[in-house]
Amino acid sequence: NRRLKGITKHVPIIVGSIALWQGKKADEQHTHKWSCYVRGLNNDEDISYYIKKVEFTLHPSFVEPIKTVEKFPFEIHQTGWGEFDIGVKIIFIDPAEKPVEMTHYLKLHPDQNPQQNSTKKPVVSERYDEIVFQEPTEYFAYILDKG
Ligand code: SLL
Repeated sequence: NRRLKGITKHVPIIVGSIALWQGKKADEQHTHKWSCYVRGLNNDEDISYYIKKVEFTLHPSFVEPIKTVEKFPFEIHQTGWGEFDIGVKIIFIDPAEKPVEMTHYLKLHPDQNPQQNSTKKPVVSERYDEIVFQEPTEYFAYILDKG
């Protein structure tokens, strides 16, 4: 499984969250429903051809803070009350590739008028990123090209 000298592969990725306020009657521990995800540029693109699993690490106030998603779509659905940094670790199909780790800030409140929470307008926070594979193995480069 030799590495391809001098070859670099770039794969675009989006890491984001979407949150919705549950209204005044919601339990104070569960004021928001939210989800956090890792996806391709195209919303419904199945990226499991090169991603094996994604590990989301939540705030320690969650009973089970580590959520591992082993198949597409790589997303979690939760309820909560506060914003925090979510740890996102992406593990690839090729064990020769080191996992990529990043953080995503879970945003629950809109920028303008944070008091003006709405149960209809979700708060979305997304970041476009690019995973760079340097000198991937022949096998992995083939998988990435094939899509
Ligand atoms: C804050 N630094 O103080 C942040 C921490 C933690 C949010 C926010 C737990 C929900 C659950 C939850 O939402 N924690 O236990 O189900 O604002």
